[in-house]
Amino acid sequence: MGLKGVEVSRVVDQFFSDVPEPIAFGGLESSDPLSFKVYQPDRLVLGKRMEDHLRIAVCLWHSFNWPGSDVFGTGTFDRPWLASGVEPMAAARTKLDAAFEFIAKLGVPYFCFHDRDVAPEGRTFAETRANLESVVGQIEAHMARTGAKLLWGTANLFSHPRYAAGAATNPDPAVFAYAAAQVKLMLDATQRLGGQNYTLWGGREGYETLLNTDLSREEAQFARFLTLVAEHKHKIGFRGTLLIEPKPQEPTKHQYDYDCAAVHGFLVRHGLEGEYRVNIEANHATLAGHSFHHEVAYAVANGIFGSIDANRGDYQNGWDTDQFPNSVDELALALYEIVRAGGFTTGGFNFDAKLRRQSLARADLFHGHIGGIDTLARALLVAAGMIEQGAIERFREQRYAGWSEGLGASILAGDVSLEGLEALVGDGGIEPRPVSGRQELLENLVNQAIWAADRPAPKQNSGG
Ligand code: XUL
Ligand code: CO
Repeated sequence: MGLKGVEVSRVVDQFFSDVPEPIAFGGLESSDPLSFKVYQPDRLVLGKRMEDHLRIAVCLWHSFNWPGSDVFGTGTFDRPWLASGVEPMAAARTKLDAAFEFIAKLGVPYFCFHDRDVAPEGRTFAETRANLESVVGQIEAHMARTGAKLLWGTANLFSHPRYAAGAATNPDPAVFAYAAAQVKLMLDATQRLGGQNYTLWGGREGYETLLNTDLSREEAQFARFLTLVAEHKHKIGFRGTLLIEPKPQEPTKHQYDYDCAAVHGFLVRHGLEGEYRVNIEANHATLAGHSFHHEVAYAVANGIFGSIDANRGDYQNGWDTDQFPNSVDELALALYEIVRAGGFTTGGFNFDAKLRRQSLARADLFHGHIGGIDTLARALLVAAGMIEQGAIERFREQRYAGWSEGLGASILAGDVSLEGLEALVGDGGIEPRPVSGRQELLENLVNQAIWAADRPAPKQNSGG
């Protein structure tokens, strides 16, 4: 039998009572697992506070709205508000109490949520809208009390059976309309909460089989949908960034937002490149056969870099395991691309990461986040070291120096034809010689920066 609402509220007065204090910086020597080893919000890195570089967010879905189930078994986690029989709006309240207790104790600035993470679907659309509005009022109060801010909001257009064949790309226009109505409500809610971004992840925007799918129609529908969302953003004066989150597959066999390049091509084809940026998830990049830092570099190079969903996959399998990130080596390369491009504007690192099913203790949610945050902080120090040292940047610049003057500049300016180039080469004036790409040397420089980041923080900046 499920708990009644009243009993649940009592349980969650201090849901994380085994973590009595906010998580503090303990440093590398600390033996307290509930302390940060590297992350110091106020520590200056390249003249900017660590907290402002990383802009960390907790996600409300994996951490508070998922019971620890998998395809072979039911939930294992201790999440009383997800128990059967709990009155849905009481469950929503107690879930938010626990989530904001967690965010405040972790001491990070942001959170992210889907409409369905916080507000139950009602029997009618009107009831669903009323549920969302009431819960948004509670979120507002939690934000005012704790100082937590909304990094981004999003609508869940993938869980309900109505979206089985897609939301915007559904063969039925009624489903398109329903999805549009849901996004309209959630974009309004995101604006009301001062959200910095609004994200669209097209989990069901794709196909299971081409035998029943009209690719060109679905692309046109998707473009119309994203245009409507951008128009509404301007209509209500939402100042945040619209983000598309690429993923190649899962749940559908093929998703249209396969990777950053596919999203960019789509935006350009439909005149939407000024309206949307990307929210890059590390495990989605690896699912698409890319490194995470490739996706970051691609987005930066094409002016669509927005935000990050931090997590990692497992090299031994090919799905979205969404584990907490723990590799400084890998993250340092992504941080290097982000920081050298000037860092986040409205984006940040959202922990779209979930505990393993056996991580049953309430404190495990802290351990996952603390480890992930420390890994990001350490990767930031490594990236800053690489930038300060400058050798990698200088090598890259020097490798392309020929394109800034003489022959290279005139080719790029369109001053010389194919015939002209043949004449230049034929006259014997051009004799290219292969030069070393120096990959091993550059990799050694990265490792040097990783090892050098062991140095303790300078005394004057060690607050936080
Ligand atoms: C799914 C995923 C989503 C989006 C938001 O793989 O990453 O949680 O981040 O809908
Ligand atoms: Co994600």
